[in-house]
Amino acid sequence: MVTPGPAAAVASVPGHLLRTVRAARRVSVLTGAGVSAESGIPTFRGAGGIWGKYDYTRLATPAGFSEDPRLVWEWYRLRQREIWKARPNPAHDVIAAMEMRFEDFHVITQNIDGMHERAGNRKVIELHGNIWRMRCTRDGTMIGIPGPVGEIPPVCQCGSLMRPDVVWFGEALSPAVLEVASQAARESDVMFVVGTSAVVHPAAALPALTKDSGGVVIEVNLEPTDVSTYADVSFFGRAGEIMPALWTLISSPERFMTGHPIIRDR
Ligand code: BV8
Repeated sequence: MVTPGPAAAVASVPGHLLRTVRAARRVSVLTGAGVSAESGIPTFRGAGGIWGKYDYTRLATPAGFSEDPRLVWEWYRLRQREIWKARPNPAHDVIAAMEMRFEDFHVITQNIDGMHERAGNRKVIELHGNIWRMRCTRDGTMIGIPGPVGEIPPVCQCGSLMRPDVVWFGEALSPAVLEVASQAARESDVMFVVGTSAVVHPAAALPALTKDSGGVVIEVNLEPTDVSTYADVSFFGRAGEIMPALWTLISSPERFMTGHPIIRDR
């Protein structure tokens, strides 16, 4: 089902789906770059998905790093500066509120920006690592980065190059992290899929695990994706608007944002 705009879209969600979400015990939210877009952090693809001269398909790879570690660190430091300036947006805030509301809740994020933790989430599964950590390319020593790196490329005490602690294209995700995420997806009564083009695997396959296990999949995106072909409902609009409207409906059932009682299932 495809509907436009926040209030109209959310008001038209089928009653049975609403009851399922309200009664849900185990809920997960799979997020992509689109959830951070409204914090001013550019996405990878789609409208506004620009990083200027930095070609992420080349730079977010082991080959790109070994070829030019300085350029790769220049790009990550630019992203650290963008993220440093950014603040969580209403979509992040709703996802943080969800963690308090649902008994068994996980955010499964493809993002490396740490914005879900800044918004207050604690049960965050970071599929692709975190831009605020770096590790030694020789012995894996991990260091937390309190802010945008200074000198680039940073060097470990052992003298070897440090690299961002993120998963590049062509690198395997941590099997343990992927198993926890897959388990959460399989066990979810409801999975919200927010702001992802669902192009990058294996993350893109997670919503289908929820669906195949009998769970409900609810998508929020600016435009249709592969998930739209099997989601129980897709809301097309900005996550920063749709998520608060959805949350108002889910968390305060008697009144909807327009003040009218919600439309009961016929
Ligand atoms: C692996 C960290 C194997 C780095 C990232 C199966 C099929 C096809 C390809 C593959 C496959 N299996 C593996 C592959 C290859 C590859 C892949 O998926 N390629 C794709 C591009 C075809 N996958 C991998 O390489 C993965 N590794 O599988 O390894 C292996 C096994 C053993 C041994 C060795 C190897 C690793 C993938 C991880 C890559 N790293 N990030 C960094 O960030 O610098 S992925 C990167 O893309 C980001 O994490 C980003 O989050 C992620 C996914 O993109 P999205 O989040 O969806 O962002 P995008 O810009 O694409 O879309 C934004 C969406 O938001 C859009 O839909 C837009 O409409 C929407 N939007 C925008 N604004 C808003 C909005 N929605 C709502 N409101 C808004 N305001």
